[in-house]
Amino acid sequence: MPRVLEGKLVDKGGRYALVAARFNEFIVEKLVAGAVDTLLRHGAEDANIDIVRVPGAFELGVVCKRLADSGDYDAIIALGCVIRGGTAHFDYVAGEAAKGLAAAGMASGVPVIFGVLTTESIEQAIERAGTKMGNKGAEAALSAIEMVDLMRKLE
Ligand code: INI
Repeated sequence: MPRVLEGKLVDKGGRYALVAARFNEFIVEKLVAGAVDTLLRHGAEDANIDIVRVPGAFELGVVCKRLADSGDYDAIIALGCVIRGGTAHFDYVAGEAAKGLAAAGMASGVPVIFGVLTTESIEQAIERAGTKMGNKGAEAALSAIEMVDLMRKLE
């Protein structure tokens, strides 16, 4: 039998930072609520969850990097929403957010989870913020829990 190393979806004292963009707040707050609910229902404690707000998705990377480097968190969950229909510079904002978050995770060694919706329309964003296509924040929280457990196993 091969040895399989994988994370479980059960929190054991993980410390989480949620970094949420204010832009498209109507959507992003649903992602925050979904993420917090999922963390709590998988065993995380309120006291181990911090929420940090930034202006927009473009600013997520630098703040996630700062939090990851602090040593205070086992995973960082970045939450935002970039809508093409309403954004002439969609590609720049969404692209730089993705690059910044990937760089923050790679440089710090702390899992930085990409919970940013990138959609064509506000309708698609609503569908992914707690209606018929699930909740991207809840999905991101599950990824964070899994990664925290996996990183411990890889130590
Ligand atoms: N930020 C977002 O998070 N989503 C968007 O759709 C968006 N639009 O439409 O432009 C957006 N812009 C702001 C950007 O993230 C920065 O906060 C701003 O450019 C200041 O650096």
